[in-house]
This record gives sequence, structure tokens and C-alpha cells, in this order.
Amino acid sequence: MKKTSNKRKNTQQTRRGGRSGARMNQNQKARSAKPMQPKPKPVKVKKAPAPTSSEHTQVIQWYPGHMTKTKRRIEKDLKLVDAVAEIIDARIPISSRNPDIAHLTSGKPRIVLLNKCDMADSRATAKWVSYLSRENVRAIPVDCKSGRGVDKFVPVLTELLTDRIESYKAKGMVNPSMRVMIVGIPNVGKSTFINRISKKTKAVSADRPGVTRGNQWFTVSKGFEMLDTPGVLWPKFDDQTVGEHLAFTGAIKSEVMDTELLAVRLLDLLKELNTSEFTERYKLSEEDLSVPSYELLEKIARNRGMLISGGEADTERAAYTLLDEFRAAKLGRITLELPQ
Ligand SMILES: Nc1nc2c(ncn2[C@@H]2O[C@H](COP(=O)(O)OP(=O)(O)O)[C@@H](O)[C@H]2O)c(=O)[nH]1
Ligand SMILES: [Mg+2]
Repeated sequence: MKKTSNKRKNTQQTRRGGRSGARMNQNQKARSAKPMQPKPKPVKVKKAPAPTSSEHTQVIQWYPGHMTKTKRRIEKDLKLVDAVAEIIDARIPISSRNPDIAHLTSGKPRIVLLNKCDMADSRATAKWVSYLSRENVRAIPVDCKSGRGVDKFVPVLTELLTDRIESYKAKGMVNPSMRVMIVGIPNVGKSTFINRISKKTKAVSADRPGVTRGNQWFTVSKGFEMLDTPGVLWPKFDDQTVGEHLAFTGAIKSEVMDTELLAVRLLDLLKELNTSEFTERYKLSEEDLSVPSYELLEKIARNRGMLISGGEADTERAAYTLLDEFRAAKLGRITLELPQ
């Protein structure tokens, strides 16, 4: 039942978005040097929303194939580790979390790394850390690009695994080495984190299972080893907002969605947030912020001198620029999702 209603919701939202899609396509058509041959059926404009809806469906369908295989591999690898570190994006802590992680890790000690916090609002990140701690999840804000916060990883891991280390020692294991696996959705910074934290010496301890399976383990710190291949998880696609937030931040390639429509949606949020970086960068006045977002995109195109022949605003180029600049945090440090 739930699935059906979600589907219905998605269709409605897509349809609503589709109207803007139609308008954009007409624009593109006007630009095109060779107009398409008119088809006998007058359904052409009605068909325009299709790219948005079918492309969104493609995003959803891209995952299942991966999911089963990945899930199996992660479940196997999880048997070899003592703890799991899930990396999420500090700008979208809800949308970048994997919905099945608790089930997948089946009670293993877990750390959450709120990555890319250099691009997130620091007050919002602090709120997330305390929210997650109330949920009994240890969260560490990190910026793997500069390395800020990464040094907290081992101390938190040590604290989290004290009982486990003690129990291994009690079983007679001398200097037990704790193993940790990194998981996270695509592009969240798993490789960046692993590169930053792993000492380049390979761990070769043979006293634990896994060594024979061809896994590569890196020493993170004395007594801590990390699996060099992270588990790639799938995000949660249960509503359009999640998909959009993933696309805004670049977790999903924007080519799979209508770029102008995506930019319009992002503008809906940016208008509300009204950061000085945003308004100054695009030279926007208070009145500009009150116009519908597609008009605002046109305004941005004009203010940036992005015009096509005939003086029309190049909204497509402006859309790409807006998304690029948002992803690079040039419009301010913005967190799109706050704890309830
Ligand atoms: N600004 C910023 N960029 C980051 C950070 N961590 C990773 N990135 C960038 O995010 C992109 C994806 O990172 P990558 O490690 O390849 O992600 P993976 O797919 O999870 O392995 C790369 O362009 C990284 O440079 C961070 O903390 N801050
Ligand atoms: Mg990677």
C-alpha cells in the first residue's frame, strides 16, 4: 500500500514539475537551428514532461541491480569487522543515509562521519551531532578534503570498542586488532577518507578471518585496521525531495534529471535561505527574490551575461552554473536538512 501511495505522490510531483519542463523544452526548441519535423499527432507538448518522469524512474531503477550484489558483499565483509563507520553528507544527513544500515550492521558498533562539513552550516552540523548522540549514535563532523576532524576518529573508535577489546583480551588474544569498515552512498567521500586515514603499510595479521579472502587491510593506528574497499550503499529514494537533495549536492549525476528543473527547485530553497553569498554573487535584489524561480533563473542568466542569440536568457547555462556553484559551496555554507 505504501508503495502505491508513494508512486502516486511521485507521479503528481513529476507532473507538476513537468509543466516547467514543457516550458523549458519550448525554449530549447526556439533556440534550435533545425526545428523538429511536426508530427501529425498534437501530443508533442504533452509529451514534453516525459523526460523528467522517466529519467527520475531511471534513477530509482539504477540501484536495484547494484543493491543485491552490494548488499551481499557488505553482509560478507561485515562478518570480518568489529565496527562500521558510515559516512554521510553533513549538508543532507537524512537523504545521504542508507535506510537499511541499522539492519545491515546488525548491532555492530557504529560511527557516523558527518563529512563535507566545510560546506555545511556549522550550527546545523552541531545540531546534528547532538541529535545523533541522543539517538545513541556517535557522530563526528569531518572535512576529509582538508582533514579537519579526522583525528577524532581513532579516539572515538577506541572508546566505542573498549568492551570488545577487553573481551578479546579476556579470551586470551594478545594485542587484538580491531577492524573497521567504511560505508556510504556514492560520492560522499569514502575514498577521500580512506586515503587520508590509512597509513600506507598493509596490515598482515593472520590471527583473524578475512586475510585469506584477498581483502586488503590498512593500519589506521596501533590496534586498528581498516578494510581498503568501502561498501557502496544506496541512498533512500522514497520521495522526490530526497532525489532532489542528492542531485543538488552532486551525489546523483545531474544529467539524469532535467537540469533547469533542478535549478528551479534549488532556487525555491535559495530564495528562502537568502544567503548574502547567493544574492551578492548573482546581484539579486529583494524584489528579485519574490519572482517565480524560473524567472529568477532568467534574471541570473542575464546578470551573468548568459545570453543566446536574440538576447534571450540562456537558462540552461545558468542552471549548470548555479548547480556547480552550489556544489562548490560558493553560495554559502548551506545545510538542506535539519533534525526535527
Ligand atoms: N569540500 C569537500 N569535498 C570533499 C570532502 N570529502 C570528499 N570530497 C570530494 O567529494 C568528491 C567525492 O569524493 P570520493 O572520496 O571520491 O567519494 P566516494 O565515492 O564516496 O569514494 C571528491 O571530489 C572529493 O574531493 C570534504 O570533506 N569536503
Ligand atoms: Mg570511492
